[in-house]
Amino acid sequence: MFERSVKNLKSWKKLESHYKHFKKTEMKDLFDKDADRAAKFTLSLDDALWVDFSKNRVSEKTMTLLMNLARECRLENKIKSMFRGDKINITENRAVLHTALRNRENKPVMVDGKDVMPEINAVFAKMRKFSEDVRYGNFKGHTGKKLTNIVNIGIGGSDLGPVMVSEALKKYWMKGINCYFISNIDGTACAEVLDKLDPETTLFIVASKTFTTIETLTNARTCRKWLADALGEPAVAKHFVALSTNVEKVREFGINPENMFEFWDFVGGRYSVWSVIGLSVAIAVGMDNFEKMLDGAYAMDKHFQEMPLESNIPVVLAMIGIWYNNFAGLHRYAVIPYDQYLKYLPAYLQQMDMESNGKSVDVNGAFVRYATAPVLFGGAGTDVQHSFFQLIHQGTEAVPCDFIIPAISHNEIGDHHEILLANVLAQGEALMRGKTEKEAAEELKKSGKTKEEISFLKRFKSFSGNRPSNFILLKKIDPYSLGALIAMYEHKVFVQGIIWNIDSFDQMGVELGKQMALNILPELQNNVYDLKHDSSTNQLIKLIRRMRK
Ligand code: G6Q
Repeated sequence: MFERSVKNLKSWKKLESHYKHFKKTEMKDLFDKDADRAAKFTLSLDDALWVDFSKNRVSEKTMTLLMNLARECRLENKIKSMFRGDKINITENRAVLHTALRNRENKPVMVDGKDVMPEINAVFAKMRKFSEDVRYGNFKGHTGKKLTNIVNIGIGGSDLGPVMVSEALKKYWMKGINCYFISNIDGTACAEVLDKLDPETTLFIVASKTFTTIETLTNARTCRKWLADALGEPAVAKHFVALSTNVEKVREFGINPENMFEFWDFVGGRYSVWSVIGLSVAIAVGMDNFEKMLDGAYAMDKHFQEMPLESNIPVVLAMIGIWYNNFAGLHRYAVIPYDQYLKYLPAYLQQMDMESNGKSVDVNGAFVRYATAPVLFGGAGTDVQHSFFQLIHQGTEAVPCDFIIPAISHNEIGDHHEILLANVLAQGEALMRGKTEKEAAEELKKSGKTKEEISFLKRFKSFSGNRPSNFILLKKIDPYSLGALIAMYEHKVFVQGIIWNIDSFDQMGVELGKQMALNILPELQNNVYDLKHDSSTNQLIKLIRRMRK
């Protein structure tokens, strides 16, 4: 079997030796030496999205060497290969074509010799008609009432996308329509949502690519019973639709295939918000806005395919991530949107990044000998400034951050937004510049501290600085810029997967626990005495059974 370790590539070795010389370089010195640094290290997509990556521990040479690595990994060919519909998901023998869903020029996209665009267009037409019928009350509930509560039942990729996007676009929701999401198998998730709803005005969208996922089917059955108990079994036809690739299972569950919206196995779960999985979003914000989101993603797709690597936003962000992860040894990474509407973005990106690239075996079946996906975490600014930012500023290891900021808020109340913006700009500068012990001592002196106090406190009050951040600036969070932003991250994750030589499109790692849960379930329910697990699991099962008696 052909094996290439990226670590043996010439460009990788050059980066290793570059890092040895470069690691002591301070960003603040790079800024001081080059007045044009920010301009040189900023890229944009139309006027919709700007990325300032100047506050990174990189020089022009670093960037050149990183792009050499990308070229040596044949990135340009791999990009073509994905968009062309090659079966790059090699473990599942599937094409990876979420990009076909936002192929707004409708160019043919071939899978197994067949153009998939006519089917995609037909499903979008059905989605448009249905979403409009619900929005304008032409598709009513069983008792003739307008459906105003939209409940998406799904998990993982069939939940996180709709949750994140619908929240991000909340300002665009039609008045009177509300979206709810049930994902967790924990009965509380279901109970808390159902408690708020009136069956007569509720539409359940069962979102499951496979239609075999235990959490989703269990939640859907509970909701179905709740509805049928209130309105009778025939009401199900008017209150349940399915989003799936599996028509047989949808029928088996008792949803008429006419009420099913289809997608295809070339759309991975965590990349599926562009498909009918976005139905709840389309109902809330309207299909026109949903299509604007596709337009934004398409603009990023074109940028990604057409721009040279050096000025290609996803490529640049990805390669800087590789620099930190594989050369600087920084294996954590934070995404901090300074916008309340983007509060679910970190959770969404966690799945996109860590499920895609949290792998240890490369495409040849060999164990990798380098770090793959970093741990991604985050939260909305300024809340997180008052929680984990302590570690980001003074922890033992730098955590590269992405700060995402809209210049204009949907809620320009007083000077809230300017205070928010001032905070994020200050964070980037503070992380980069830091504060020396001398500077800390001077401040302490000014505040009237004694010599002893100053000498004790100055180290606690100093900041190493040289901590990296990207600034991703949008004019406003609207459907177009949101589409571009999500696609930017998708492609970034793709590029890193290429460098690490892994399959970014499977998720075998989530299977083992699921299988074992199926074995444990009857043991919890039926008091099985002959438990064959490790002593800890056996003990936990016994304790839980005792507590539940
Ligand atoms: C995402 C994963 C996973 C998936 C869920 C739900 O890429 O495949 O998160 O979306 O396990 O699967 P179903 O949509 O099949 O219910």
